[in-house]
Amino acid sequence: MKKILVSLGALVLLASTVSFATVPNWDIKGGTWALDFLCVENCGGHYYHTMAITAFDRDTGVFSGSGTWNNDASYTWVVTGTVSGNAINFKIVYTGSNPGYYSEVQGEIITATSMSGTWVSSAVQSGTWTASGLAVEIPYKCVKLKEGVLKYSAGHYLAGKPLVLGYDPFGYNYQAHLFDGSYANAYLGGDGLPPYQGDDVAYLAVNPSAASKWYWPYRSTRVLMKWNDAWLSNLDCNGDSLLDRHYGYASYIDSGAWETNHMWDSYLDAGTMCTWNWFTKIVAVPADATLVGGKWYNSDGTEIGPSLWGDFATIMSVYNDLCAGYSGVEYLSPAGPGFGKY
Ligand SMILES: [Ca+2]
Repeated sequence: MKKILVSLGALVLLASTVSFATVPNWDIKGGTWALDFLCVENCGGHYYHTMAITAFDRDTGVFSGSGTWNNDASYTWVVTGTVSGNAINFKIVYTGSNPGYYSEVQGEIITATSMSGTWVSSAVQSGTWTASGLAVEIPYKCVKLKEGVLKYSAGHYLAGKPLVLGYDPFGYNYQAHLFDGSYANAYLGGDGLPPYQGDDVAYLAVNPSAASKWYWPYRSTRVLMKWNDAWLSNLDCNGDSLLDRHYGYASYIDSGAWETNHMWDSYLDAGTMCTWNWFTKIVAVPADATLVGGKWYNSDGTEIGPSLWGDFATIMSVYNDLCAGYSGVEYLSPAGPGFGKY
């Protein structure tokens, strides 16, 4: 049975995605902004204004403030707007001279000291603008799974629904870094199919395509997977709406990622009920490891273990199936079976 099964670590390389509201990258409150409106339609030349932002919400990017036309301080105005990512839009409404005149402005924050874009006024004037001042870059805020904004990817059976705290119907617990369930359930969701719950006839009646999946024969096999933060985090800290993998590293190499798989099942062999169980530990290899003949070696030449999925090595494999004559450790890395060494 085991000889057919592939190791399951790749399962958690599948996962979750989706978008959420864009948070502001910049806080533009602080100091004043020198605005230069260049008019190209129904007026001409430069109109220089000074803007002071007095309120800015770092969660929503909503801001407000006031300003004046530099040439004539009787032209006072109020401003309200939003920063979303690097984009900015705001509306200026005159409150002193020419009251009620307004200008709708949009553009982009280019650097901490400059913005630019286009504008249209209530008097059907329009043009471009630039601004100089000082914005403060807002550090990217990690999105936690528990906030309910990270969702299952397109194509998943639960596509569009938020990832949950605790176990999902398939057996994944992304928050706790665990999977506990049927081997088939590790894959069915990603293939757009519902969780298998043990009744073959009922399941295939509704989901006949499952019968042709390569993992369907192993639906009775129970799997317990555990992984660490570097393998698959329960946060999105890099803004791609996916739970982070090997965060802070370009690939899994040197990331310290590890994972364990524990599987067990039973089968009938000439009237005898046989049970088997298989436990493996998998680690991401260090940057100075070398791959020779399908095995990874560390910098002093010590064998780490057989290569798996490119960037990984199996460092421990324990297999028990007394009917088939397997018992105990079948591979133990000469570099040691612990995590943390890599
Ligand atoms: Ca991410």
